[in-house]
Amino acid sequence: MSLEEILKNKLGKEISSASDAEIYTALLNITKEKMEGMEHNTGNRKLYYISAEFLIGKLLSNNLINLGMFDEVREILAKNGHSITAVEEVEPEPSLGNGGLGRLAACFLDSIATLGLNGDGVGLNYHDGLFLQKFVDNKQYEEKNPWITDNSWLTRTDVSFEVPFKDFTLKSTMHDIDVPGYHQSKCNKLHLFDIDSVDESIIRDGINFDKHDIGKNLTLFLYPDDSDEAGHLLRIYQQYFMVSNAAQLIIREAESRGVDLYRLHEHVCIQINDTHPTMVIPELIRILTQQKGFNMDTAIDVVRKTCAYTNHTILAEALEKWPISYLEKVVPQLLPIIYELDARIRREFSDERVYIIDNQNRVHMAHIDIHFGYAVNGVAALHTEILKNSELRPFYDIYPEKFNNKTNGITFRRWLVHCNHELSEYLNELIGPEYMDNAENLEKLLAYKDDEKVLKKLREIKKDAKIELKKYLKHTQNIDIDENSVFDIQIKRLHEYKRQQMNALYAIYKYKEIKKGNLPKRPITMIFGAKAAPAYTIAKDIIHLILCLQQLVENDPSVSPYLKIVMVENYNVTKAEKLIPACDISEQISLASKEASGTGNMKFMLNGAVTLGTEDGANVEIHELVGDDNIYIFGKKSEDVIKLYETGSYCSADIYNNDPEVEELVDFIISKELIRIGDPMNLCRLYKEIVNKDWFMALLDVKDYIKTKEQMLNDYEDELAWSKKALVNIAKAGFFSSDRTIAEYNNDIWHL
Ligand code: GPK
Repeated sequence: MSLEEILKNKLGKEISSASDAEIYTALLNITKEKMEGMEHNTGNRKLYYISAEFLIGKLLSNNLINLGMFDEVREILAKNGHSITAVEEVEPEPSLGNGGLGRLAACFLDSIATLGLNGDGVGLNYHDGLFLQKFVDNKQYEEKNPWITDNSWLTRTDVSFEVPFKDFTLKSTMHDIDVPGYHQSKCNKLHLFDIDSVDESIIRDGINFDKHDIGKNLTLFLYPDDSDEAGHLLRIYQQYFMVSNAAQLIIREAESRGVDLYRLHEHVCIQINDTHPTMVIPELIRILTQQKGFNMDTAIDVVRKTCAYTNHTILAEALEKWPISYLEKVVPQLLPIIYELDARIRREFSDERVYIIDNQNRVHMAHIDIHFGYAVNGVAALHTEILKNSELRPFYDIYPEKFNNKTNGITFRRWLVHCNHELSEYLNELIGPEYMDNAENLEKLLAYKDDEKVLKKLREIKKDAKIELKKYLKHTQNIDIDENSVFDIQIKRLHEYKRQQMNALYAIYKYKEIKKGNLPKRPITMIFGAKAAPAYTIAKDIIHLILCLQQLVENDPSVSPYLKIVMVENYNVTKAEKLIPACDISEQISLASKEASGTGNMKFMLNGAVTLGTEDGANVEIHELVGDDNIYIFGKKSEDVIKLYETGSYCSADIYNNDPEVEELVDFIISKELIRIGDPMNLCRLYKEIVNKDWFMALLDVKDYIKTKEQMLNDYEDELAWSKKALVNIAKAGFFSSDRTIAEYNNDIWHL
């Protein structure tokens, strides 16, 4: 039967008379049935990638692409008066992650399946993804973000485990999502654990709920607000629930494969994605010693040879340290194991910086991973060097052989083929489709770097993507943007270290210049997209500032023809897919040393944007690949920044007081123009924060930043020269395919 007939049968009516929602459901079911019929990847060793977040985004188009059905479906729909884009809109986005870490896990699943490796993801089935962001009075409000409907990608399995907590036991249910590789006949799975008693009705006004009733709230939300003790305890409940299920699943699957548990490490490896799944180590040791007859030495030895850890940050506040008193309230059964692990470390090493339990009775989760795993990796070359030389130095001195780098990557199926179909088609035409199987083939594009026809075509494709974004923003937020302006985009979580506040200071600079009559050669569209953690006050103040600036510029007819500021509401994966193809200037302006890698930087590059960035994270590697002519680097280097922190010698007030240009920009935050629009409390708090603290040194780099951005805007006017930069960026992006990253994990760590 042809695909068209299958679709018609599923619908029970003509495709032309079906609604987009009916077509979505029919396609979902056809795709699911196809994947259910596919075999799982096999192999003597199996990987379990445990992660608290899998920011998978919408799945329909990606599954269709990987199954080789996308083009046909698109044609069938078009023939019957439907557009695939309209059908995609029906799908709710599963926002099961906060940002880069969760999206990385999703790209990795795609590449693991594409390389035909035997590996599954293990996580939690949050009923509500990361909150929906709403703007009211130029401020962020949070609402719940449910995504599970009657017809979803989840399949309930009959796998179930008992998970013991201090005061009760919960029975889990495992829900699976199929993970097809690109043009592969076999599939992998994402296993998401849940309990049946979760009760969505306990959520009231916004995203508040009773944090104490674990039976009702355990998997209700991704990362609940953790600013109070009840929030921390819920997080520990979630983490233990995730890893206890994972450990039981791993042992059950190994036993059913006939694996001798004393050789578990020969048949299984576990990747611990950040410290959130760390309790899998003591949990496995507990199960092996208490249920499988292992002695402690052997259990530790087997687990140590099975687990590997990825670090995603050097920000101290993000490295989890759980007070023993919390663990006692939730998972007392793990404490004897954790004490034993700590005692062993204390017997072996005198340096207290490597102890598991510190003198304030807190358990350092990363220390468990490093001592009791066999590999530790950072996520970009610079990040791994900083881990070895400063943040984790005492551990590197003990175990140099465990440390390795795995520079992050992105799946080209979603971040090129799906989100920028026109560009990927043109690449196919120019250099053939081989780059889809081996991304390094993108370099063939370099042969065209002086070909005017190609350079013009790339500019046209960019313009088309800008027009698409213009339509999308009109339709979703009723905002008008000019496709002939230069699109300057910063989209990522709101955090002071990512320095959206510095970009806002640029907006103030440009506003003032225009007011003085120094008009830009071409209008500039500054686009932001960012969610702030609900309890992160300063991050919310920065959103407030940007929204106030947006309103100020919009309502000033002497400025609005030249400058437009747009804060995209509810930035998520779906919106990223619309924004990235349309970008000219990719803002990657974190304080050097603070962004472990970044992956948005890679997505923009692949889609022909030019980076404006600091020497941080993977920007360093982008710089090396494209060369000085095809990237704009500014700001202090990581060594200098690390020294400033060590000596405590950075003082933003000194810069503010001694540099009138900087002072003028910062003062504008509390100017009468802005105070009239915004909330004085938020604006004054932010002003004081920048003048007196500025933890992430925006004032240190702001002038160099402005100067470099001005240079960039100037260079943009040489259309061919700019297009050539775009071409080199696309051509050199092959290194950042997550297929390359996963091949490296497999060669160096997993050995599947
Ligand atoms: C790092 F520690 C964390 C975290 O809790 N969440 C998160 O998204 C990000 N990250 C880094 O900030 C990025 O630099 C990095 O590219 C990404 O993880 C994936 O490694």
